[in-house]
Amino acid sequence: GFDYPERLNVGVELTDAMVERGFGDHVALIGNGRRRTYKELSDWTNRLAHALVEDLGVKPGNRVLIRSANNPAMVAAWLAATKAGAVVINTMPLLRAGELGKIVDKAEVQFALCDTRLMDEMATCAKTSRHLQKVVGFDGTSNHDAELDRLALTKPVQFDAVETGRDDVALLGFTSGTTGNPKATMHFHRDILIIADGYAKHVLKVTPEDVFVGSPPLAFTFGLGGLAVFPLRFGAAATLLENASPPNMIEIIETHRATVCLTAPTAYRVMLRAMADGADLSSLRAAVSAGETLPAPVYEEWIEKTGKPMLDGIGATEMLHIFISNRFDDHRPACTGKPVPGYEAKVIGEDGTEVPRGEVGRLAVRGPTGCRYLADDRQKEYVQGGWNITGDAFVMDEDGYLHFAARNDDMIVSSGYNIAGPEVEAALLSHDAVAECAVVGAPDPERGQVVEAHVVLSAGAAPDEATIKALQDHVKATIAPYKYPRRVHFVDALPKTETGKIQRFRLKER
Ligand code: 3SK
Repeated sequence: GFDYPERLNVGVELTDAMVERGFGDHVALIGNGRRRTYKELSDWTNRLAHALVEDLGVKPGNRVLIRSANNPAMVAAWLAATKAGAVVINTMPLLRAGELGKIVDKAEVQFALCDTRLMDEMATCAKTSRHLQKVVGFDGTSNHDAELDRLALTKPVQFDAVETGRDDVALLGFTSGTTGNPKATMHFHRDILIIADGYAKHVLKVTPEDVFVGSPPLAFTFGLGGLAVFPLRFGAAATLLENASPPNMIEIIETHRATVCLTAPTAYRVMLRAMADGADLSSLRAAVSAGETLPAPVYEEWIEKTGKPMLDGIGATEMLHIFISNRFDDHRPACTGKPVPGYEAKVIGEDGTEVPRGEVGRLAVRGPTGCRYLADDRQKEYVQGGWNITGDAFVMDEDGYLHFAARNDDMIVSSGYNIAGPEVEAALLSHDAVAECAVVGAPDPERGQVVEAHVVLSAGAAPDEATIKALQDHVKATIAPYKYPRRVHFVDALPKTETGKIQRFRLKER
C-alpha cells in the first residue's frame, strides 16, 4: 500500500523533509556549472515560496505556469510553487505564444514564472490572456539575476508550507499531443510520491548514491518524475541539461559518473555509436528507455556492449509515470515487461472484455495513479469501470509479459491484414542504411491502406531506387512479407513532439 498522512505537501517532502532525514549535505541538483545540496535546495525553495506568497500574492489552489528548459531553477520554481499550495503547470521552452495561450486558458493560469531568456512568447501570450494576473522572470542560469530571484534574496530560509491534503491537486500535466489535441491531466500530491515509492523504489531501486541524467523535459511527467522526483525522494543527485543531446548526456555521464539514464531509444542508438568511438558509459547501472517503443536490436546491442540490461517501460501523462516495465533480473527483447508494483494490466477487445493471451487488444491498466482529465469529455472514454483504457495496442503472452503492438492509431489495415506500424519500423531499423524511420498507413484505392515508410538514412546511404529495393527486401526477409513497405520516402527528419515522440499523424496528413 501507499500510505501517506492526510496532510501532505510534496514540495516539502522532496526538500525540507530530506534535510530532516539527514541528506542536508548530499548533492541534490547539478546544472549550469553548479551543484546544490539538499539544504541549499530547501533554503532556495523556501525563499522563493515567500516571494510567491508575499510579493506576488499566490494563494493555495492558484494555477502557476512555469516556462523553462531543464535546469535547477525550474526544479526550484516547481517545488516553491508547490510549497505555496499552487497547482503547477510545467511547460516546454519551445512553445509559442499561441500554444501557451491554449494552456493558460484551459488551466485558468493566474501566475507565470518564466526563465527570462524565454520571456518574449510569454509576454505576447499575457497580452491577450483573460486569466493571467502576473508574469515574473527568474534566472534560469542560476545567477539569481532576475525579478523573482531578487525578491527571494532577502527572504527567510524557513517557510511554513501550505498544509495541502494528500488528495489535493498539485500538478496539471498537459499531454504532449501525438494526436495534435492536448488535454490536461490532474495529479495529487500523493501521486507524485507514489511514482517514486513504486517504480523508482522497486524497479529502479534508487539509492542515495545514484546520479541521474536524461533528456525528457521536466514539462513532461516522464522528465519531472525521472529527473526530479525520483532522485530527490531518495537523496540522490539529479543532473539537469538544458540541451540534452546524446553528446551532452555522454559528457555528463563521464564527468559525474552518472548511474541512471532516462531517454528514448533513438538517443541510446547514438550513444552506442559513440561507445565505439571511446565514450565511457561504464558508470551507468540503469538505462531506462521510454517514450517510444524500444527496438530489439537496440536492446540487444546495449546488453552486448555494456553487459547491463536496458529497461523498456511504458507510461502515460494520464497515469503520471511508468506503469509497465521490465526488471533488472527479468527483461526480454521486444517486450515492455510486467505491471509495476501496485498496478494491474489487461488486454481488452472492442467489447471491453479480455482477449485471449497472444491476441492483440487495447491495453487497460489500473493502480494507485490514474487519469483525471480537467474538464474534458474524453474522461469517460479513458476511464471505464475503474480501468484506464490507454491508446495502445498490446499483446499479453502466456507468461503475462506485455508486448507493444502499436498505438491504436498506428494499426495499418491493408487488404484485410492488420499490420502494426512499429513492427515494420523495427525491421527497417535493423538495416544499416536506416538511422530513423516511421511507418504509417497511406490511403490506397485498391488495398484500403498501404504500408508507407518515411526513412531518415544513415550517413553514406544513397537515397535511390536501389536502397528502396534493399530495404523492402530486408523487411520481407525479417517479418511476414505482406508487411513490407510498398512506399518508401526519404526524409531529412521525422516530425516529433518536444518530448521526442514521432508524430505519425503529421506524416499521414502529408
Ligand atoms: O511512456 C511514456 O510516454 C511516458 C509518459 C509519461 C510518463 C512517463 C512515460 C514513460
